[in-house]
Amino acid sequence: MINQKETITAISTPIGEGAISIVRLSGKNSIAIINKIFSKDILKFKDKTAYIGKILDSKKNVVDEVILTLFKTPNSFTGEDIVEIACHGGILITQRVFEEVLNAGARPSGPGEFTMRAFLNKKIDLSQAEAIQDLISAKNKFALKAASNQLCGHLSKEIKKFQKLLIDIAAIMEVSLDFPEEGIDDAETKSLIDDMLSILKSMQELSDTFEDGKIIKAGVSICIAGSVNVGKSSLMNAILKKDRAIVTSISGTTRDVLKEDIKLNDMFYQLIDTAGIRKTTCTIEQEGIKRSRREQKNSDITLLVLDASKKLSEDDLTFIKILNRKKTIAIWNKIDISDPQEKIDFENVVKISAKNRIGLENLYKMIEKITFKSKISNDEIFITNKRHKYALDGAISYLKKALKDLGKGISFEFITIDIKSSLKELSKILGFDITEDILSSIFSNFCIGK
Ligand SMILES: Nc1nc2c(ncn2[C@@H]2O[C@H](COP(=O)(O)OP(=O)(O)OP(=O)(O)O)[C@@H](O)[C@H]2O)c(=O)[nH]1
Ligand SMILES: [Mg+2]
Repeated sequence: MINQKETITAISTPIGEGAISIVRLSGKNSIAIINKIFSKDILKFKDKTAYIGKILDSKKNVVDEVILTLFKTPNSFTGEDIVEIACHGGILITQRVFEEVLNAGARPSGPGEFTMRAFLNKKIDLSQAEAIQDLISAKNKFALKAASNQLCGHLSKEIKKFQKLLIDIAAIMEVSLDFPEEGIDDAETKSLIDDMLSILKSMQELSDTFEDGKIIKAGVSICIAGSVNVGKSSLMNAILKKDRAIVTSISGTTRDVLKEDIKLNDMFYQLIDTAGIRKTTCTIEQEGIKRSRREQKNSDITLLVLDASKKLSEDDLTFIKILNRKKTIAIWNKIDISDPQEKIDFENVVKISAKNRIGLENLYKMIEKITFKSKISNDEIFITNKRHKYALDGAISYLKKALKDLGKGISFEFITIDIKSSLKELSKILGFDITEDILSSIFSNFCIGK
């Protein structure tokens, strides 16, 4: 059972040494609790105004000099009375202030409990609440933008737009059921079908953004793959700008999988160097090759390195055949020795010299091009959350069923049932029609104090 009666508190800043830390309270007793331990009468304090004063312990000893800010109900983040105590930013001093707040009657908050209260008190809908956590954990500028758009309610607005359109359609159908004498002619049915198709198209487009949305949120993995000795590890080092992987002229140098995080084009990528693919009887190398294939299969992008100074080998040709071309960039390496000896049929091809660091800028541009399916624009709304994706796809499938039945001439009575189910799925995104368990599990992934 979600308990909203108690006043909750948490240290809302990360544990560590810094200029300030913030201890926050929310609940109907926030002000009374702090009044017990503050050097001034805070009952007289104004809303959204900062006051300087001291936190005192039970013997009236000064614990810390702090700045207090009150955010009174209903115009606060949670909708309840909030008190924020900005104390000195040391681990111990913050802990001491926090303990005094607990002693005065607040209880420690659970993960995301402040945000959950904001949701329960209807200050934000569920998709906005989820956006707050995404905003905090955003790893690149696209993720940040997507989260901030969602927090501003852009996704909610889109969902509400679908809901309004579907409600209008269901209403027309219901009126015709209530007043059968007025009936609906073929032209009107056709117009209903057209409207439903157009909503379906927009819903599908939004759902399809999940492909990019997922990448935005989770980051992208890039696997460097190819035959032995083509310069994969040299490329890894060139991109990282450090001597990370061992490079030698001996074929089969790399055995283990090497992984490093790297920022390119404002995005975080995980770069993976792998063992070169060839037929071998060496057990260690065979294991390395097995791992290479696994990494390559699981990665978002493959950089297929080919040696420009040589003819393509049997191993190259076998590898080329199995690759997913949409997510592969073919790289002719060693162009300092010679131009590529052959032509290959690939959409994304770059020529580089890993050793001399030539052509890398073109490679980065190509990586950016194939990272996202669509060109990411600032105003675009993305589905980045699996829960939203499932609900939206649920709504789509009910709407498809409704359309199919409408085409078959089935009574509106049944079609409105599917439209209502579609609406129900949509409202899950905003946080309606979901169980308390699901709600608790969503907020349990939040950080404490948020
Ligand atoms: N001339 C020239 N040599 C290169 C270039 N890139 C790599 N090499 C050389 O090619 C050899 C193999 O390089 P590596 O980076 O170890 O190749 P690899 O693909 O990781 O090899 P394995 O780990 O054995 O599969 C080394 O002698 C490198 O110095 C390049 O751009 N130009
Ligand atoms: Mg290597």
